[in-house]
Amino acid sequence: MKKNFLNLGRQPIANSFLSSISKKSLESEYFYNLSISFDTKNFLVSVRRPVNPMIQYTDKYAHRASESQTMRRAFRKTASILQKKFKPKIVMEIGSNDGVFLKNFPKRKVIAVEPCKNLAELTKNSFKTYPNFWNKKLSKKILKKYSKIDLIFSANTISHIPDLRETFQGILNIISDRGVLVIEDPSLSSVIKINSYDQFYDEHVYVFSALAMKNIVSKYNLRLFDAEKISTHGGSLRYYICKHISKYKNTKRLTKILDNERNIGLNNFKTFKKFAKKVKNSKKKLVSLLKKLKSKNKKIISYGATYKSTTVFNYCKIDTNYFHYVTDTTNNKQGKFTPGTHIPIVSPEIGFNDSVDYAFLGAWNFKKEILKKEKNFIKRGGKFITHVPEVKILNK
Ligand code: JHZ
Repeated sequence: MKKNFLNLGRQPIANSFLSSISKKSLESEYFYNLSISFDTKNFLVSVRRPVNPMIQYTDKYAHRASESQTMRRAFRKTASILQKKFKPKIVMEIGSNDGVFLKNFPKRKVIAVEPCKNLAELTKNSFKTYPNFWNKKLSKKILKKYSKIDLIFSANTISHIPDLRETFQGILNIISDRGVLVIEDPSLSSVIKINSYDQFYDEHVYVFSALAMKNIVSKYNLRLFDAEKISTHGGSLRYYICKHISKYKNTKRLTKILDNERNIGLNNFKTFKKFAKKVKNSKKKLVSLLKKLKSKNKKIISYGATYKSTTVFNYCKIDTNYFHYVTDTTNNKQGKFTPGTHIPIVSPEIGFNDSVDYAFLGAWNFKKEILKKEKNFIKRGGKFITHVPEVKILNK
């Protein structure tokens, strides 16, 4: 049974950055209600009513996974680990974005699947790219050209696909008997631990736990045999999945992760009710801090036009009443406006200057990288604000 525990209110599509704020473009902005639920049977946390993927993954998709050094390095390292461990003949990635992971493999060994046409365009000359949504039909199409695949990788994508049956049946069609499916996604334990409620937005249809992943894949003749904690995106899990009959033994570290999730109550609805209270408090604290700074005439901006910020801004009703603008290094976000709250987005070269007193860390998951890069801002008295794990000024 699905039980709702958190309502983050009226939200736009997190990646629908507006090119203008003309009457016409404001009138056509799409909104939905972001309500989060817990399935008491398989322990899966999900967006109650997912948005249609056709309006999310278009040829205007904004996110480029290569934008941060942290992610470029993380994917390089992961590619090298997986190559050594599984020695795959072919690697297929579901949701290959701008190719940041696959470019670490020899071109001829790689198959990319990326439904956003603008992103698929970026990699199609480097390696075989299918500009399609992942589903059973596509798995069959690929099988006509290739043999079964022994490494399937997918980072920050499986959580985005509402239809789990299509996802995993497609994978079961194409994975070889010795094959491994490696999935990375933000973990539910981290979201609960650090109160990162902004991991909930339209694209994150699911925020998985190992408990939920184990239950889901077993429905499709697959088996979760290993999992490990990784630090990306504020705390993620990397899941290792194989065919049910495969030789891989379930690992001790998987048992440990599953036990830990039971201990923190990821199988218990009460945990999520408690979390929802913390989320409400976080909103109150953030708005009151911003109000206080504004009353002192401080100039506040936001750093990183993240999808996560879409949730925070719309839930907390933060717009140009508090923030002058948002800075972001991504070319195709600059000159646009944030979804729902319509704050202008500018490049850091233009916006991250001496006039800024406070910068809200929209990209809090890259705190280390950003604080290192922005030493001069901090030196001259500039301050960062975060809401994760709690609302505070970082360098008081
Ligand atoms: P970042 C996206 O979420 C969308 P977002 C997606 N749904 C998902 O699952 C996760 O990624 C993984 C900018 N930036 O990665 C670049 C700076 O401006 O936290 C990015 O626009 N300066 C697929 O959007 C944004 O911040 C910097 O120094 O929440 C970061 O976005 C750095 C490091 C980043 O993901």
